[in-house]
Amino acid sequence: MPPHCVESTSTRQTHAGKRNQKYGVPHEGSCKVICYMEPNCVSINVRPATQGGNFICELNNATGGNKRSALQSKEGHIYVASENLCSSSSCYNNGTCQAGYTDKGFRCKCPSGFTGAYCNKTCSLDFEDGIGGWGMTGTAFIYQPTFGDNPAARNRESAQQQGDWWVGGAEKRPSESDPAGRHHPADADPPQGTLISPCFRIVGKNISFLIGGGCTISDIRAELIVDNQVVRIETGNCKETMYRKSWDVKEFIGQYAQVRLVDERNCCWGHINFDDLRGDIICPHY
Ligand SMILES: [Ca+2]
Ligand SMILES: [Ca+2]
Repeated sequence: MPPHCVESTSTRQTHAGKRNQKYGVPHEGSCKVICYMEPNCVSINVRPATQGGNFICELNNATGGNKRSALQSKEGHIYVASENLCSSSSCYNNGTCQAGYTDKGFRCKCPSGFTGAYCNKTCSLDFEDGIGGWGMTGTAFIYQPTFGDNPAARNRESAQQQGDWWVGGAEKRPSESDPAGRHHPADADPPQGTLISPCFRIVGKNISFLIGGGCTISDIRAELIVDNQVVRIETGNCKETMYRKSWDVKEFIGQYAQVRLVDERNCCWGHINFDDLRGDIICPHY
């Protein structure tokens, strides 16, 4: 796992500052996840609910900043934030700096296609902004992502990709100006390799994606990896057409995960097509 697949530590104080939305949650971690998903949330308060052993999660749209007077101690309350360091930081790619509770004391709100502490990394899950932070081994994916419905251009079945860009292990059309319909120069099936996504965080019960190509799950598959374990697998339909498949990931809520595409087959439907990973996942503000 890359190092950013671990959660950062936070400082804890009680806080009586500005607040807005409230949620009932089973534990502090759930509140953090909700805050990650809410663009205007820069800190949280967590306090015990009066009944049921749950907690009240309050999302704050402002931190206590450097004003210590805004912070108060109260038994059983937790405040997670940090001082405002935006003035000494900068966000790339037109990201917006917000005071927040990451270990760096701020976070950059990134425009589409960018992520990371400084908006200088990409977490592309539909490939419309390129291959992003996906990591590669072998030769099966060296021309990815591919543009347009390349199988249809060869008079094969349609890929049915989302948008213009997708991962087609047999395809070679890495730019719009390349001729349509060309195969990987080593042919469609012989190349092998893996393609692994950036880390993302599971925040709900469903992940889905488009998958096509080979249908021998022992050799051609998409894997969900949580805590260094392969916990879900799926394969294609022995058609170039991609169909939407989904995984129930309720048991992994709050954890970091990756998807890895595996091509270990050198013949006969030995390639994988993949696109549009989506659902209850977010790219982390690491
Ligand atoms: Ca796409
Ligand atoms: Ca192959």
